[in-house]
Amino acid sequence: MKKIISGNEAIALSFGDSGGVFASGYPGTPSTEVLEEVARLGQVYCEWAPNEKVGLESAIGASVAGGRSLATMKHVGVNVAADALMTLTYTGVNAGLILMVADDPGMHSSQNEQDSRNYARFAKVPMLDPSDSQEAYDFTRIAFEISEQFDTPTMLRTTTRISHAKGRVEQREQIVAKVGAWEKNVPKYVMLPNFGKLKHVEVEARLLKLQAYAETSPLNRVEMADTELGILTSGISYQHVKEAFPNASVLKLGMVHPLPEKMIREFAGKVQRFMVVEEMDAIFEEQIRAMGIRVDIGKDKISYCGEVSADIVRAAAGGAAAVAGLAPVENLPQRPPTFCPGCAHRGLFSILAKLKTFVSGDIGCYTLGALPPMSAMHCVVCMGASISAAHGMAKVNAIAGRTEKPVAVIGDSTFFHSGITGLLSMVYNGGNALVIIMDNRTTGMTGGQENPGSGSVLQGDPTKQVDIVALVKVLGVENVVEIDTYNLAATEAAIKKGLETPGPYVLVDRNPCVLRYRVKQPTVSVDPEKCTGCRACLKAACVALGLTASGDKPKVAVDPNICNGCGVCTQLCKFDAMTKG
Ligand SMILES: Cc1ncc(C[n+]2csc(CCOP(=O)(O)OP(=O)(O)O)c2C)c(N)n1
Repeated sequence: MKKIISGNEAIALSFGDSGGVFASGYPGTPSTEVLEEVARLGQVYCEWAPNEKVGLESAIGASVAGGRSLATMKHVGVNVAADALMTLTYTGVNAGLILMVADDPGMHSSQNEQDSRNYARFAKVPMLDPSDSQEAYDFTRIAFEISEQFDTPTMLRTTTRISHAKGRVEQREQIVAKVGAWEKNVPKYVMLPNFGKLKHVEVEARLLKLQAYAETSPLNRVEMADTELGILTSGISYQHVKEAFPNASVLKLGMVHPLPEKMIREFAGKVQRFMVVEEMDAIFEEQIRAMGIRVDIGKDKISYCGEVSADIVRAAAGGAAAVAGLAPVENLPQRPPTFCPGCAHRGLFSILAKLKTFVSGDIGCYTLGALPPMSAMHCVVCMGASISAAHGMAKVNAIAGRTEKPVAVIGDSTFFHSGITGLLSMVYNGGNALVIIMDNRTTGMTGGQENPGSGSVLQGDPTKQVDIVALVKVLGVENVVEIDTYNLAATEAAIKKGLETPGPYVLVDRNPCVLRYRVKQPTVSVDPEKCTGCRACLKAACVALGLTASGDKPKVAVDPNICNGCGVCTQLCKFDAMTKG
């Protein structure tokens, strides 16, 4: 039966159809839907892990116990899981193991544009790079086969367009899941130096075998046509190449590590102009040049930044200079992201902006507090960094004799992911920062996934709910106070107290995400007689607020279809012109 599904859905479907037994991962666009779809299909056990490292490690355990396993994450998640990956490559697997990673060229929703193909080279593991939903489905099954045949984890890499675009998928025959023996094998699974040394030799030998496999595998194919132009490509770039040059010869790589050297040499020898089309890094081109094969058109004409398109491929083949594929679509109004109407983060950032404190931020919906008009977040690096960075700032402030205490803002999911250890360090090392944990009981930024604080698992079933206040106390923080960021005066007072009190101080807001938990309160109305048009309420940066069209000094109007009745704007109004309910 054929289905029209996204690449992510295809991977999930194939995981179930290919004898998958255990899946774990951490949400991150564009990878999130894989696990959500595995859960929806209900065929195979799956779970959210608190972070990518835990997800991969659990998948390792599942493989050692004899079950085909899958770990899913976005590209930056591999950084978190890399410690496990870099030694997993030595131990190899028992049952097949796939690390599925979704890259985000063009940074549609990511903090950087790193290319995961680097990790396949770094870890010396095979990587498959599907070009459409059907391949996403088929390659998932093949990834398990390669994993078991070569005793290696296999990386299955997608990019945003492959993960999210839909295409036709033909389902293959179902492989019934079987759990194999639970292996006890000390030299294979215990990476003490003496065992590790032997394993490294095996890893290098495995890579040569994988190279030989790449030369004959149907994953890599030559589409010989017009020999004036020959293009080597993979993944989504293949689609752009076919659109730009339907008559060119193409060497399509489905397996992007290791590379089939002989195949590439032969192909390059048959075409007049040899072009390499790859998004982001020059992974293919550098290796091909190192093989002594000429590349006529490559990264000199195709930018390292942003997505490739058919236009970019055409322009590059025509000799035009590289253009970063990051340009916004023309003639569309800009719609910068902002907090949802009713979001509890809005009240917090209204106060932080007013107090003008330095805010060490983190990654989540609250990162939008960095944008105007609040502009109240001053440093954001990676998940979990807010608390540790604030700690470092406080130490240097003390050395410099500065008295200002930094504020760290972090969400619940991010705190569980990698914030806990930062707070532990602050307590242990006698730090001095105010930490505000915005516990909206969901992983909001990626679409409202469950986490250890939401009280339910991936499938929605109830589970133990972690008590963040108790957890913070156990870490050794003496001052832990619950706040309500819908109450601006009380929030301001609590922040001031936290800033004045020396040592680690933690505030926890427990208002739920209004979108995830469908919270709706009576809307706000404006008394036009009292509104002076001063615009103080607009500092709330709420899309429900607008200005009336008429008059020299337009007054504020509330769109009742958008307003969620949080009442933050009513508290910013100095003329009592706004009423809730
Ligand atoms: C290492 C890593 N994994 C995953 C992501 C994707 N991601 C961005 S923000 C976020 C979590 C946000 O949840 P939370 O901290 O609870 O804040 P909220 O968005 O709910 O306010 C995730 C998973 C990422 N940016 N980096």
